Amino acid sequence: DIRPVRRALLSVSDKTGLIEFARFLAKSGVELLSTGGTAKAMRDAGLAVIDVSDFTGFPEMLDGRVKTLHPKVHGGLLGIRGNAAHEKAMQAHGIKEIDLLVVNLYPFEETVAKGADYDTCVENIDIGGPAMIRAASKNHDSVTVVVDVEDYAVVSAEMEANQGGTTLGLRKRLAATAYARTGAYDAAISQWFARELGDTFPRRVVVAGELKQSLRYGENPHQAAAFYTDGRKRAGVATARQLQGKELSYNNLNDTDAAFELAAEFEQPAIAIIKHANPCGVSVGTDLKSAYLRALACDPVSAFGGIVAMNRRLDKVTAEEIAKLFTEVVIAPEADDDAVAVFAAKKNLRLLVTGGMPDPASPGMTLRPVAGGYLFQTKDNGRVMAADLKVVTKRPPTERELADLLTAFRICKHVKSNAIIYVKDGATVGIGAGQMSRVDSSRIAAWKAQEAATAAGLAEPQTIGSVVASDAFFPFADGLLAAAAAGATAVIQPGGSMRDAEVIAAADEKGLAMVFTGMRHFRH
Ligand code: 93A
Repeated sequence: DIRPVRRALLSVSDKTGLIEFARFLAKSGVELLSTGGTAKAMRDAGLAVIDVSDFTGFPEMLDGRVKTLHPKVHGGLLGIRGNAAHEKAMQAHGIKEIDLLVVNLYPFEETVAKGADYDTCVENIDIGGPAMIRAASKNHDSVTVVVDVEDYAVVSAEMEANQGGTTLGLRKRLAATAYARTGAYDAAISQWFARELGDTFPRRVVVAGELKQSLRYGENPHQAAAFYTDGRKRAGVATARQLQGKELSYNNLNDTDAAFELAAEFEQPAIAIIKHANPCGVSVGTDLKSAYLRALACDPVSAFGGIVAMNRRLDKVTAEEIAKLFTEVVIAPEADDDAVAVFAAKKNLRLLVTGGMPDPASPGMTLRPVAGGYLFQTKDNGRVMAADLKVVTKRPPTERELADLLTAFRICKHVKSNAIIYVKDGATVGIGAGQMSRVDSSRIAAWKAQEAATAAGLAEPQTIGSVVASDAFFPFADGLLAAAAAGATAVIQPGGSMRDAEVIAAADEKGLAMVFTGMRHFRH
């Protein structure tokens, strides 16, 4: 199943590695065919090249829209070797075999990403390239197809090992990659049209991804898993560089994502500590170290083996504090060299730097599989600002309460529902997450605050004099009364319950200040 490579067609927009690979092919006795810019680049490097237009006897035309769309190209790629009828037809029409196709496509995705105008985007829809890729891949029994620069090395290695030929195994693998590439390319074009049309949920969708990392297992050891990137290069886990530590696991990646997205919500220095995709402590502060210490104090027991994310360059003093506790992952936009050095002795701790922070207000989509399909939704990029709040109680919040209310509500967005968050002076002091009853979340948050106070030898829980946020409205007054009993003095919640009046009356009776956001932050 080894097929010799005697003639190759190279037509690439991204010319990275082209000359080196073409030199290897020429040295291996391969005849080189090529299109306009690619041929010129190879000729400039001193290589002998046959223009496709000479090969077909037909000029490149229509501004290059028709270059390789010719039976001599497609016949050469599609004809079955060793098939008498095919060989006879090819001979009759002067069609020569093309054994290797090297194509990378017009940079449609990059052109769109740059914000190019409509006509420029359209002109960057490659037709001849995908047509050749699909033809060559169909004929993988005879033809080798390369669509990624990184595969030049694999093909060279195989040709060297097999007297200038490739194995069927490799040709199949390359064909699978090639069809994924043309599929992703068409997906990008379709998505662009949908955006142009303002069609958020078109009739058909395709999701494309590229393998970033094979994972040892999934959420549990009996599940297989891998990490794919979507090619959008948004700062976060997908762009992260791992500076040290063990291999990342599926759960690490999921939790690290949750942590980093939460840290990105804040303008001031902020720390988020995550366990099982929920925060067990979050704090903003004047500097990272104090924010870390206050985030940790919220629930130091759960923070053991957690993920720590921040929205500022990691410095040495903060790294020293983090290093005192067993931590699975630390993620930061950047890190000082002396901060990195602090972790050097902690061989298992994974340190990630992303090169930037994501914009929590940016638009996007989330995707969740359900039996037989996928649920798509626009991402929760809602951010409640002071101006959005409606004071519903007799007493308005004080300035200090207001700042904490906004912080608490931003955190809510990142906590599994039902979420109840107590915040005091910019730090969480009690978190109730993932309960089926809102009152239970309230109670758990207060109970955890009491546990933390006892462990720290404090006379009373930090919920006394705190504010409380609820990700959705209180359906009854009981959840609010539980918060008042825990010592909260102000409340932030979406409002909109049939019993709002009852809840407001209960707040007034307890002397609480309460604001409505008009926005809910469920998260499941
Ligand atoms: O405009 S096309 O859709 N028509 C074609 O016939 C064609 N053949 C190859 N684009 C076509 N290509 C693409 O040209 C290749 O996919 C490649 O991306 C590019 C290489 O052009 P050049 O060699 O002129 O730089």
